[in-house]
Amino acid sequence: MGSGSDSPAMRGAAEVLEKLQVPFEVEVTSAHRSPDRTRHLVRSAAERGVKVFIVGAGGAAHLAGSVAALTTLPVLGVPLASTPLGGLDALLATVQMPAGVPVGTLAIGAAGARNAAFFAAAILAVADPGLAGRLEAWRAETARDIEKSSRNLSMRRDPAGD
Ligand code: RP5
Repeated sequence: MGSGSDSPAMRGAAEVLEKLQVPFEVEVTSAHRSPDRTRHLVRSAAERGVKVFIVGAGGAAHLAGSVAALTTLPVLGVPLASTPLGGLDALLATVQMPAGVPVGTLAIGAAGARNAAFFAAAILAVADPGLAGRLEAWRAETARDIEKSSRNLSMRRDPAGD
């Protein structure tokens, strides 16, 4: 992520990866404030076993694009709402990559961070049947939770019409 101030929004990505038992590392680095650190982290990532990047940044949000410029590993970008523009600035900066240097862009903010983790897991699960099974189990649990919410709705109309 581009700043320590991004960590509350990005925390959900770590929670999802933990639950799915996907090992990960977390770093703060900035396209603008620490370009040398960014380059070093990305260039050395493959030898540390990194297979997918999840990049959260707000404002001018060039970090995901900068990472994508330095690697051919998949890069997932999470635009963050850290300026008065509410994340639309970061969304446009993250999504509008030139052809040939893609950033898979998720929703703005915490939901995007969680989905980036699910998406990263889905990419890894193509070659990892155990992880694919854990993703399936998560989906099944989500479906059960929805059914439970439906059963627990207190606003149901009485079928007897009372
Ligand atoms: C971006 O600027 C960061 O990703 C962050 O969302 C935003 C503000 O950073 P701070 O000024 O809080 O460090 O580069």
